Amino acid sequence: MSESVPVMWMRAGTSKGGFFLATDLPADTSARDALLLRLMGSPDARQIDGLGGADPLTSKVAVVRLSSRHGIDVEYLFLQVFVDEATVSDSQNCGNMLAGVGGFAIERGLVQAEDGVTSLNIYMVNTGQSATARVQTPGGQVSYAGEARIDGVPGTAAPVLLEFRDTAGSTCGALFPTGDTVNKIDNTPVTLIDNGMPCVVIRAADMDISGKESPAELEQNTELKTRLESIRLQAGVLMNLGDVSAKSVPKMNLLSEPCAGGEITTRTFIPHCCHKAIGVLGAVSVATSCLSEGAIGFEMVKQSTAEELTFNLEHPTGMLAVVVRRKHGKVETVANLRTARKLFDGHAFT
Ligand code: NQM
Repeated sequence: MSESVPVMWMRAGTSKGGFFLATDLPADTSARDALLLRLMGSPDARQIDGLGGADPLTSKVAVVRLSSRHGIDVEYLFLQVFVDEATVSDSQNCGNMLAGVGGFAIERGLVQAEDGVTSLNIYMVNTGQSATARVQTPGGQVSYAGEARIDGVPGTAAPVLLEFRDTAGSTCGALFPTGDTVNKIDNTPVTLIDNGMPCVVIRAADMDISGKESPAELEQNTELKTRLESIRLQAGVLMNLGDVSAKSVPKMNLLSEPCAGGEITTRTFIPHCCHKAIGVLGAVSVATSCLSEGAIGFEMVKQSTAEELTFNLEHPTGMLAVVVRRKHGKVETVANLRTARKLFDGHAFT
């Protein structure tokens, strides 16, 4: 007889995946990873024998537990289940899946909801940092319906506001892990930055593309992909990430002039597929590059001295806005509006 495990499937931001209580998964990491690969149907490009959606953005897992840390409600571990490799990686965080964590924690009874809006302090295990999520809870129940709209997701849903603090150097130890705002790799100027997500930021023109191509077009550009991977592998070492050949970081971001009213246009490889939008913490890191004197993007963006500003990143399916608060010119806190939707709650079978 096959075994089953309780899981809630959610669309969270522009990603989708399984939300598990840590106590429902094997404590042993290799047993847990084997279970998750089996549930997602990996490795297989189509994930035909599992619940994964044959895309890194829909092959994601959130593991949630109650926290005993001071001032923290719950802990969230993000796991990327690779689609066509038998790999489950905790080497990155995910701001999109984070948007579902609050609702899931309330629904599972880990946190008591207030009448109206419930704020949860969430410890992000992957990076050792915390975020606050504000979840709509009219009458003390999680509400997924609402009028908030995010690009990359059709329709509207209840808003989930995410606030991040102290994201600098989340995984690499410093905002600019090499100590420089620009480095040269393969003769290409790059910014190596980590403000919540390790990212390589490059001018699209320096990679001989316009930066306005569709993800499908970019994915067919094998010369571009080869050049990006060469830069990525060298960047990984320079960013204190070691050998990143089997890791999903750093993310590769290509910048060009805005064309739809935003501050900058982005195309992001995560790291081998081209994102249909842009990741939340990836966007925070790219925005920070664009706001940091000397870094890639700074010269491409109209700069202001405002302490609080909304920075709009154009991506293939619209725009992602991050609200940035600065002190003495340095990015201190960042907020982003997401939505999430419960799709399924039940048991998945191995
Ligand atoms: O950067 C995709 C996503 C992400 C990550 C990725 C994310 C983030 O869109 O915080 O959300 O970069 O692998 O879910």
